[in-house]
Amino acid sequence: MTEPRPRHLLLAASAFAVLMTAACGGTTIDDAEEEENSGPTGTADPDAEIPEGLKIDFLPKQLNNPYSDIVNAGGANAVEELNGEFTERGGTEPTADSQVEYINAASQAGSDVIVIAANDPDAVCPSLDQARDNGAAIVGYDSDANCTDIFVNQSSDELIGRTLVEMISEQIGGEGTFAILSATPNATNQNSWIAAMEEVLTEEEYADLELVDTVYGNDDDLQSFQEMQGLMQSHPDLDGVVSPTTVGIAAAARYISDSEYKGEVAITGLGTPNQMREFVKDDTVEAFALWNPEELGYLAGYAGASLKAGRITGAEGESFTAGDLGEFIVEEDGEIVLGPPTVFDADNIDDFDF
Ligand code: RAM
Repeated sequence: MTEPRPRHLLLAASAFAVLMTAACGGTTIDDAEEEENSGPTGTADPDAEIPEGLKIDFLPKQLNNPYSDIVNAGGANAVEELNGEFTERGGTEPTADSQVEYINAASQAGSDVIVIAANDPDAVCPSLDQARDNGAAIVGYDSDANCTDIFVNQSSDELIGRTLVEMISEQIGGEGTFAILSATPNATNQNSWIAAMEEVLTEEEYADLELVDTVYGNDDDLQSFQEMQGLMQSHPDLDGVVSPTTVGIAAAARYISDSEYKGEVAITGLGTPNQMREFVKDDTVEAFALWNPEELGYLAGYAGASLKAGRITGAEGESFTAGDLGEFIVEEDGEIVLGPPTVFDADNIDDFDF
């Protein structure tokens, strides 16, 4: 989280409004409370029942991404366990514009919980705010927006940034140049990880690593492949590439595996073991990282239902149980963290099937 979450501001603003209207004899406190947004208002009731039949809508960044399919399969499992109604909504391009349509559709269909991986931290907010007014609890997962009630983060941004820097440093021998092949320019998650990497790069230990370029493949396989090709044209002596996106790293590895740069240019970042296995086996890629995407979706489903039911409100220190994954605590700024990423290499990649 780089900035304070507006829900806190909203809370302060609405509390102020309640005081003012009460003092002026206008709207009653009850009326004002009815108009209030969800978020960390009121007190959590850890024993609140999760009602059956909750309509829980999952909006990934885009649909045709193997990563989102696994995440949302986890979400669907959670919703099934909770006897809710799972709907996946989205388009094939990772854009905020298309997400706005799907947010509005979910809201019109009476969604109780919208779980969204935002393509832009702000552009989706007016429609999310409307959906909240219409009764939906708003959960960010994978990539947050500035107006969510809680955010289910795959790991801490700092830890992901540090893992990425450690991997590239090890793979290019602690010194040299590297570039970043990212997803979309506005993606909250990739931008937070890149910012975290830049911070880690200022540490003494990484003084000989130089980040020379950042390019965007827009989580499109062909565009990412072409951006990788372009990077090698602009920086023929590049030592490595970090791609913090499952789409980007697979495309980058495919390009390198078939090129004169194989064995010369390190490719690392965040990928799924199933997409990366062939590139680890053919020695294009030494190591990369990820969390368990299915668990991310599953946790988001439980977190959303718990929020809607009032078991949590999004305030720091609250806890809830996420089915088979056990207990989680709401951290600062309404963040719920799945856990540390796993690093995959030739020794362990066959132990994973996602
Ligand atoms: C891509 C998407 C997603 C990100 C993963 C690592 O699939 O950009 O948001 O979390 O990569």
